[in-house]
Amino acid sequence: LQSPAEARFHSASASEAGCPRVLITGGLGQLGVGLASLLRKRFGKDNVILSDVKKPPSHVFYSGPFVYANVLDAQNLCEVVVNNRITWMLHYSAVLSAVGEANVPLARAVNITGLHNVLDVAKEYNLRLFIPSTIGAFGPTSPRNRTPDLSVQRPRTIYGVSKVHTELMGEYYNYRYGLDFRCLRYPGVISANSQPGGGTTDYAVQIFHDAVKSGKFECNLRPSTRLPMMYMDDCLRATLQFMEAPAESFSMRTYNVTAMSFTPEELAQEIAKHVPEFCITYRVDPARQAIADSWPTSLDDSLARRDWGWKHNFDLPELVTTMLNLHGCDTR
Ligand code: AKB
Repeated sequence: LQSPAEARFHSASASEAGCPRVLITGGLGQLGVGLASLLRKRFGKDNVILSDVKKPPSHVFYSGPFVYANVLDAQNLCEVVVNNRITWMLHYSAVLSAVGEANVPLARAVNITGLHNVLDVAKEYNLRLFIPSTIGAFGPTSPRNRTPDLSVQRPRTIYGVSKVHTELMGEYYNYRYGLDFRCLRYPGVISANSQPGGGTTDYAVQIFHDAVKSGKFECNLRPSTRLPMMYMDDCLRATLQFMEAPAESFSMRTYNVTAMSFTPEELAQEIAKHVPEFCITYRVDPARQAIADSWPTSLDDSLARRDWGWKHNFDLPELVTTMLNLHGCDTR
């Protein structure tokens, strides 16, 4: 067992030996805890600090360092970065698409003012900065099928507008100040142990909980709504791989990444192969449907595959088997 002084010494050596000291903001959302666990396996438990403005459940608190960090408070952010000798920041605080439309001032504050604070702190302390973008950064005038990295981006949600702003500001700080800004446009991410909060693609997570619990699911999108998706493990692996890739391999700073595209109907059919009594019904939420209808049906991520070797592991059948197994449902 290490004493606190030894632990501090070892993490100092790790950082001096080239191991990053990582801060994850918005760490209690859908991806933060899983990301911290992956990065801790790679860089050591004490080198990865999870943060949020919420109080963590005890299993999260005791699984590694956790601090309070509010991205709307620039001074608090500086203190966290300096006191913990942070070298990489992964900025996950964000208000997602559906909730953002219900509370535009909150989304504007967290997604835009928070972003400005994060960019300034990252510039000041010379951090490597990762911020996820999204398929929501595209809009109804973007090409919808195999949407390329560079195309028209005129989103119709505050979430999308703030993410286009993120991409442009990050790229500008990279060009103007040499900030090591890295950004991936995530599709809908499907996770077993954590819930998304307020997105349009959330149905693709909830459907598994309900299939296992009750054998039925009421979907808030139309059966034919095709959206790009990715299993959580692929998403986190893509993020770590991209963060570790040499900047010289990049032809740009914001890349599409994806794994598959499916509709609610196709997902339900795949689930029914394992849960034969499974039944899906539809009660469309017009606000979410309008958002989904303005987003790509599939992404072209060939440049991520070419430049830094991105490759997904999970297609629809593997996703469904894995999710049902993790929910304790025997799959045939
Ligand atoms: C959302 O649905 O808002 C998010 C996303 C695709 O960025 N999951």
